[in-house]
Amino acid sequence: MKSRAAVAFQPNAPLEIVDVDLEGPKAGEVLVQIKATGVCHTDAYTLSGADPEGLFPAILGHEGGGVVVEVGAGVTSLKPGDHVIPLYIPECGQCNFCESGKTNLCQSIRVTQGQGLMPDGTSRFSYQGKPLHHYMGTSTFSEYTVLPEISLAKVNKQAPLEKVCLLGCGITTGIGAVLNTAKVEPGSTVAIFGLGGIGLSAIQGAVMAKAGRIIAVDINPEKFEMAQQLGATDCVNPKDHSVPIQEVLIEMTDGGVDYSFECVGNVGLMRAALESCHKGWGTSVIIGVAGAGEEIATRPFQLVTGRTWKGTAFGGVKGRSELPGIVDDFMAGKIQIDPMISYQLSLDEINKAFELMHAGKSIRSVISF
Ligand code: NAD
Ligand code: AHE
Ligand code: ZN
Ligand code: ZN
Repeated sequence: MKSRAAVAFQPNAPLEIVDVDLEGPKAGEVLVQIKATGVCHTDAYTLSGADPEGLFPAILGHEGGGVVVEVGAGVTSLKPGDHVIPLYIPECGQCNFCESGKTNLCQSIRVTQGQGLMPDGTSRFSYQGKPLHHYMGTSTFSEYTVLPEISLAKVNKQAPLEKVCLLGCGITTGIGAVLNTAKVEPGSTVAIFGLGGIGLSAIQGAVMAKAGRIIAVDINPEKFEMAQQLGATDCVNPKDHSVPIQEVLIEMTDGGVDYSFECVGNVGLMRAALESCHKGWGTSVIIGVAGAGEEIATRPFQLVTGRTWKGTAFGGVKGRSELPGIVDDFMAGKIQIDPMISYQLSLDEINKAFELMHAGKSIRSVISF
């Protein structure tokens, strides 16, 4: 079949909206009509050419919501008409990662997913007779996409897909980083570095965890109003200070924060977030994704003296078993999505979503098909 899609033909160039060819689902696969998709900074990161796994040409997008159109042989858990959120971290339930009970990082199809291919080693997408790469196993910048059954979470049909698509990455990641990865306790002092979709969602998570003080850090002061609306108690712009931001936070908190979250993808800021933590117990969580060749550094003494440095993907959430409950939490009013949606755009306008993100003018743009 044909599908209208935004194709990344090469790094650092605008996406091109074309009609691509899409093969139907093979065994264990599902054809989904994407109704809406968010644009996450990770899509921009890969498009920039900084992603060591970035492949071109590809159909990017990993923050979608859609409806099942057709299932391949052997698919038992989904049927046409089901509402689904694509998962860039699948949940097979059978690999040693899934069975460990220690991680959400199912590895059952990670190798082929990283190669931009379906689990059988081939692509379902092509354009003018040449294959296009899938992206993160999801490729939600296409009206129709094919995914493995294990890469789909079945969600409440009442949930508006043009909103809950954002639970496919950004909002779930920020909230999950606080609740699952850091396990912030009531009364804690928390610092959030970077107030995009991820950092603002981490603020929501910190409010849910009943943190006592939530310090929001960004170099764009236009982000502070929304941070305060969501529950930040303090806002700090590193550009307003002559000393490094970690010194500012240590001074503000009488020794450092209990938890910090890096939501930018800047390795220097990752160091600052770690070094903002309290001696003896502070924990810093890396959420931001850094470019190829970049590395983190700090004095080992920072860890010897009791700080913990960790990271998280998709907020530690297991997509198939836990995301449906998170959608229900949104339906019950426990999670805010509306303030995160800055713009609603059509697929033809998708490059504008990237421009708005780079200009710091949007939290999330949602593309509706
Ligand atoms: P975004 O572009 O919407 O927001 C980034 C924010 O960081 C902006 O508000 C910007 O002003 C701020 N910023 C930039 N440089 C800064 C600095 N030096 N100090 C303080 N603030 C600074 O991005 P997003 O969609 O929220 O994504 C944030 C990061 O999280 C990206 O690196 C993305 O790839 C990553 N991410 C990771 C996961 C995961 O599972 N680990 C999931 C989603 C996104
Ligand atoms: N391809 C990059 C890594 C990118 C990355 O870390 N992705 C996160 C999700 S970001 C969503 O916006 C992730 O899930 N990581 C776990 C994994 O298995 O990819 C690189 O550096 O190679
Ligand atoms: Zn993302
Ligand atoms: Zn698994």
